[in-house]
Amino acid sequence: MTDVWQSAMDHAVAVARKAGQMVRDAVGSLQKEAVMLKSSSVDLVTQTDQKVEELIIQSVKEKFPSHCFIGEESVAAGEVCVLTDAPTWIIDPIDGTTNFVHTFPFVAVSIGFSVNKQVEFGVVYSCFHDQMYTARRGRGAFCNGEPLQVSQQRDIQQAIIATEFGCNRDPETVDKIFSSLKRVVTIPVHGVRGAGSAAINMCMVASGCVEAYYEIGIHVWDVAAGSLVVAEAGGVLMDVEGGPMDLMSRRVLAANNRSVAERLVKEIDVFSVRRDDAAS
Ligand code: LIP
Repeated sequence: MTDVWQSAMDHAVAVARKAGQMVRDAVGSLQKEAVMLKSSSVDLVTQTDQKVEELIIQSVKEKFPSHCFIGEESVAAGEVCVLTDAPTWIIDPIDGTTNFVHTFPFVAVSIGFSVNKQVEFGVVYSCFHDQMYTARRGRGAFCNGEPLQVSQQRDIQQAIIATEFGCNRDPETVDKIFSSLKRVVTIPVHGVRGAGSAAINMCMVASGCVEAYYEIGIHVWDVAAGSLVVAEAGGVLMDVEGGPMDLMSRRVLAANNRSVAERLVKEIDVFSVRRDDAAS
């Protein structure tokens, strides 16, 4: 891999830190913050999401004018969501917007960078914990500079599994989510958790305190950066039905190893979602 991407990664870390400060500062004026809705009444967005994305995109454009972007709020505003071979910044300005609105302190700025549709680096900044997760393809994963390693556990009955309810409240979808949850809980596993941020859930897998995380309904900006953090910490990424993970499919299974991942695949009750690139 050419080292040209190192300066892009350095920039991502710097701008994620700046963005995280902006998120922390915004907590003081949350009462004044207008909370708007996107795909459903529980899919929230705030002006801070939009401002933070603008900050990141503007600063990247100044330094890397030829690069492309997929940003959560830009897509919500009508930009196309298409992953090409071009160098592309995949941005979630606030992963865990509901947490942010409620000051539940699991909120991350997530920046992935892909070339030829492959993630070259990932940066996840957990703003309220001041934890900077970084990974560069082939060069390991780190939290505040310390190397990360997934859990060595192979027995799913000794595992903690992370998942989320997502923001689709259609009764059939909710039934499927609960059906999977019941099957996973009754394996039985040690516990089920959810941070409310896909990126942080993935960093928990990379850190070794959670064995696996799965979700259907996430978007490419939720998982692009975190997927590389997991892979570089020694973990595996899969589709929820097995097979390779597809970044645009809105399905993710990240685990510490194949045996945990493959066991989990058997318990996930799959439902259909519209791909991120469906309209393009
Ligand atoms: C959220 C995810 C969360 C998931 C939600 C949503 P947002 O991202 O990180 O884990 O359950 O569906 O996608 O909207 O806060 O950036």
